[in-house]
Amino acid sequence: PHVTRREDYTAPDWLVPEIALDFALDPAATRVKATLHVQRSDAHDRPLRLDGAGQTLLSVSVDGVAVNDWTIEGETLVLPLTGSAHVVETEVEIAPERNTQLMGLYASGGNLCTQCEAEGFRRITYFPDRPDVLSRYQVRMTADKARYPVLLANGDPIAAGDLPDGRHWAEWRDPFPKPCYLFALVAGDLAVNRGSFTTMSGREVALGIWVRAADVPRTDHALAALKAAMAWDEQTYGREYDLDVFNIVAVDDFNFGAMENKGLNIFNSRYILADPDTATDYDYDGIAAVVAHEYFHNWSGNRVTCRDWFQLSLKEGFTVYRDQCFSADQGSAAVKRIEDVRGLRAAQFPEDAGPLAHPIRPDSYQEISNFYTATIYNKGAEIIRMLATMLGAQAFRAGTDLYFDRFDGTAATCEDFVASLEDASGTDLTQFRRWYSQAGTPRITASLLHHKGSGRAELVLAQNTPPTPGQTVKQPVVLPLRIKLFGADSAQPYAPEQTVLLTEAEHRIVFEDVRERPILSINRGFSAPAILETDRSAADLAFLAAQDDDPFARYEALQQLMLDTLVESAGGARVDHAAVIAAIGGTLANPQLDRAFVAEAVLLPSESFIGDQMAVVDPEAIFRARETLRRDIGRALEASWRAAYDGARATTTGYVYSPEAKGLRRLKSVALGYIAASGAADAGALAFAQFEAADNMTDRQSALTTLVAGDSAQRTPALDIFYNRYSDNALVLDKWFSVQAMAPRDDTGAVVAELAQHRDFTLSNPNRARALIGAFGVNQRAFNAADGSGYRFLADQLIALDRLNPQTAAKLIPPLGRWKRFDSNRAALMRAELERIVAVPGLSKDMAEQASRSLD
Ligand code: BAL
Ligand code: ZN
Repeated sequence: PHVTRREDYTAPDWLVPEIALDFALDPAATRVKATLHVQRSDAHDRPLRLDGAGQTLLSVSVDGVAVNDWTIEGETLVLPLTGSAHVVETEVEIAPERNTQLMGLYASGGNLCTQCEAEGFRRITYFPDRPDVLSRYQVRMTADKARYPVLLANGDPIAAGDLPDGRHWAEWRDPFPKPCYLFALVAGDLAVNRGSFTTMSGREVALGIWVRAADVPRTDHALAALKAAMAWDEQTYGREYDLDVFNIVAVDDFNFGAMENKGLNIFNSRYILADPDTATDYDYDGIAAVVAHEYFHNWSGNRVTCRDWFQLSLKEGFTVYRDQCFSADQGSAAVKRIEDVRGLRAAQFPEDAGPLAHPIRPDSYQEISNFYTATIYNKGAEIIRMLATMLGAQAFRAGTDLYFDRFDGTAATCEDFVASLEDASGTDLTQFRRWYSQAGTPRITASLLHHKGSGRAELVLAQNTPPTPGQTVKQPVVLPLRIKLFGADSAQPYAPEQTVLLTEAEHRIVFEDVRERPILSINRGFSAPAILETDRSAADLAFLAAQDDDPFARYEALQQLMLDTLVESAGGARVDHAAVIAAIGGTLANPQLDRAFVAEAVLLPSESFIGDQMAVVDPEAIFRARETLRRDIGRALEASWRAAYDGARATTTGYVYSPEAKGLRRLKSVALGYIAASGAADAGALAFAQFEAADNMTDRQSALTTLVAGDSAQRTPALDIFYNRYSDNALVLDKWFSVQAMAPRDDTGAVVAELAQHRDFTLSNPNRARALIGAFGVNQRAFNAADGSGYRFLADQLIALDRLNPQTAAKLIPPLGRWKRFDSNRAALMRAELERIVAVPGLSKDMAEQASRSLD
């Protein structure tokens, strides 16, 4: 297989400062004429090489004259050129309706749209498909007016008109040079929710969210989020929007969550459409975050783009960090941080510990689509967050200002970003750069020794990063650890919080005049993306869970207490649940705490996270340990759960989307779950009453989740009612599939296999595929059934999906790659499925790379 290596980068031989595209749009046969103004980049005699994929080439001309001295190498069009600048024209034909990969120009819900990142533009026309070739685009589209009344492209509309044959045309021009991965067009029967935003310099920007007419009422939240994001980027980063128009289009079939095409974002409809009846609070939050994320890319990604795809985290890590901070500012920052860390631990830590581990700036790839990972995105964001912590807000902002100034209009590297921060702040980031090249999650051990007599306390810190594939030797990295000590008796802090930079393999810090026994609060706010091992006792963790003034540290202490209990009990020990129950009871009873925080804090760690702590994952034992603890917490605190439930219910009449109302709904759903876990006889009735009375999807879905987990008489009726009520709403039906695929039940594997045959199940829609197959893959117990049926099911589905949509298929492989973490029987069964996948004739490059790496 062809491997692309970062060290092989060379600047482009030919530049394309201008391009004009002319699309004769038709779902079966679209003609694309491309006019490229090409310039030789320096004194070389190499031909022009244009990437292509899957199109039919109709003609080539140079400077207005048809030529035939071109060749096709693989799928690359190679054209000998003699001068330093030429005009190259090509015409190709493509078939959007047969494009199931959803890369390039494709059909979705009767409309036509594009997705070009990373290498989809080559499926539209011949072009140097690499992010460091920046061009000004002019786009003309012609299409049937009745079928495609709306024609959109990047930039600003410049002209439009009707043709006599029922067709019409439109021209758009984008004045900002951009790489081809940011190209977009949409042709469709769409209605618009319009808004406007006045920028900080007083320019009026016309905003539009384009969806099918019936969905327009579901776009207000996205529009409000867009305006909030535009204002936030001005206030927080001094970044102003630069075009007169900003359009967003929602489509149902989409590989990513959304795409930041210049001036014309294209979204997966799940990140646009929301109303209280169909979207949960979680969906609302996700919409605001993704709308903001794509908008923020206008600067971190579009104005300053990536030199090559190895630099992907330059735009993605930074932009995720930016959207995380935006969301934190919109609601509860503490809860947002908890959610982000939970996501990191669920997806990125396992990736970093498994066969697909890679640094945030990888060294090589076969298929770049495989590198849109939790590591590039979420660990990438943590790296930027550490820089912000170390530099402080002011110096960090000076650094980002310098970065945007220096590299505006160019294709930059991760190194350019770090150097800008270094130059603006005067901080030496030499060692910090290791984060860009080293894979794996560092493990930190921390132990605190105290000599009461001398009043000295010593904190001993050590770090170690375990080997990852292809990287056996690891260097110490820079770990900014926010630390505070509390007196065990007075509960008073010994001194203000400090940030310790752990840079060596070992580090000791001495504290003088510590009279009381100190309790260590460390990695507050999750200031470093590491795994922490401390020698803190259950009593000390309970103390921090009750007393710490950093909400994340407080959450973390309670989680650690639960985790220690669960790991011990999954390992076969008889464990007393009293300490966990008391800590949860105390948290629940504390009126000072935000309800949203309480709801997060009292949730048990996930089965997979418990598994991540064990030498060999025992999915059955983990499940039993967790269910037993859940039952005991439910029983021991039943009165408190009922009080919390009733209290939250009483204060949430009429749906409002606000941080307070969200917190109450969240607590209500967590309480309902514990009431059901207690085995209370009325749990089914209680959940069903909530299910029926709900005026919003958050309450309805949480009741359904509780019902589906149990065996009450209301279980099947609720599933049927839900299905019938929402059978015309694809996004809600996705929930119906997911809730069943994630159910903690003995029959989940069989149910999922049956659901794969359901008339509403299809592999051609990525959301639906992920809703069933993706959700099942993270159901640790069901997926890892000892007979291997879960593995076989996933492999069957992935083989089928790969024929349609390799990119989406390859993203679903990681659960099979965790074989080293399981017993030898399961490991052998998983490997056999991976080998079966690898042996499939005609397997995509995407799957071939991921499946074979997963076997190593
Ligand atoms: N650039 C791909 C989608 C996103 O990260 O915004
Ligand atoms: Zn992004």
